[in-house]
Amino acid sequence: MSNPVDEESAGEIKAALQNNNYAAAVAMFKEVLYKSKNPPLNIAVTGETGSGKSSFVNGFRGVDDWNSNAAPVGCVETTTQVTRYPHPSYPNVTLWDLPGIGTMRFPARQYLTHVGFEKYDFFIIISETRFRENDVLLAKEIGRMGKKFYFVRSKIDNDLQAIKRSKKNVNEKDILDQIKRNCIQGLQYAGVASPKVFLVSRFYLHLYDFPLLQQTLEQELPEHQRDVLLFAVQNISLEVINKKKSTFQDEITAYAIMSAGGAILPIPGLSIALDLTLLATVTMQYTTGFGLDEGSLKTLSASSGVPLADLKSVITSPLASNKITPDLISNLLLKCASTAALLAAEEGFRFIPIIGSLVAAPLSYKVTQNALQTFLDMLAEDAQRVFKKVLGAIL
Ligand SMILES: Nc1nc2c(ncn2[C@@H]2O[C@H](COP(=O)(O)OP(=O)(O)O)[C@@H](O)[C@H]2O)c(=O)[nH]1
Ligand SMILES: [Mg+2]
Repeated sequence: MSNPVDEESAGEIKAALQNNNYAAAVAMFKEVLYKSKNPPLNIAVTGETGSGKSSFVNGFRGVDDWNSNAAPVGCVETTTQVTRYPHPSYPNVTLWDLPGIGTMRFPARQYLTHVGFEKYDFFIIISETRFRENDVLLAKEIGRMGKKFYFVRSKIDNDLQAIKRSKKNVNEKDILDQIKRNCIQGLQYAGVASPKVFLVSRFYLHLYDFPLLQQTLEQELPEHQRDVLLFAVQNISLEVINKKKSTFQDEITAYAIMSAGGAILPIPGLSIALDLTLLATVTMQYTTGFGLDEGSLKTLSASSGVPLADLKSVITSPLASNKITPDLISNLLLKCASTAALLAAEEGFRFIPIIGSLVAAPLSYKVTQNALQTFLDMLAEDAQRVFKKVLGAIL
């Protein structure tokens, strides 16, 4: 990772630190780091009215249907407008709720021009039944325009329930296989060469094919956008949590070098404040990335039905669901056995846990690296415990 801080931002961060305005410094830092590693990702969601587009848009962003930022669900489409829904934690990721092609009464090519097809990285075509002529025409045209498309067969929970009501001893996997096979064959018959079909329930994203869809998209995106997608999706499997962890892991050395080398901003007397600011900022990325910030936990509680207090009861780190400040970080450094020992060993290090009065020495490479590693381990474990708690409650 090259130094992400340009000169102008460096000046602003320095000014904030000199005024003891650590909150502002953290906020600026966050913005700079954020921009440096988050290219835009635009996902188009299309399908007939009632197929579950808006629900999918909400589910994908981890937003409840009744949230004020939610795409309205269960409404008949009356406009031909495209509506943009940014991801709540990663605003560079946008889901676009497109009007159904049937609503528009346009031929596929004209429809794609109308919705501005160039700006999308890929298309999700949703249907609550088998895919129809409009879906096929649209897919073919999207393909002709050099873009990728994926079919989502929605409301799969409804299908399973209906079949279970009418038959005894049903094997869920057999039913799912058959629905998927029918969809694929129908599309192939209509001339879509190798259709990628995913069975999804908006209400049980971690079941059925949503994790596979996410994995497929990730594999097929250009490399620089893969992590963007990874972090935009909720923790729908332990594998996702592990992948997030390993992405963060890869960056630790770079941050440690930046911090210890004074590479970001060599400001005499302020380096420790700056290091703590960097640690706080990176740690915040961890909590948001793992969905352990207060907002994400509330949303998860609402969508899973697991009370917020129960989710919090399995969290052990003081970093989750707390406001992360340089002060909290400095206190933790002193409390954690691994970092406290390192600090104690550093000769002449006068470490006072109130950053306003800290002097001189920057944190060493080892302290920064150790601190980030400790925080990352803690938060990844918390994320796993929260995930298991939710899974245990629904399954
Ligand atoms: N059971 C079930 N219902 C769904 C699912 N997805 C959407 N719905 C329901 O289908 C209806 C239409 O959904 P909506 O998202 O508004 O469809 P849109 O018109 O394509 O945007 C709403 O009542 C949703 O709650 C799903 O995966 N399972
Ligand atoms: Mg809608």
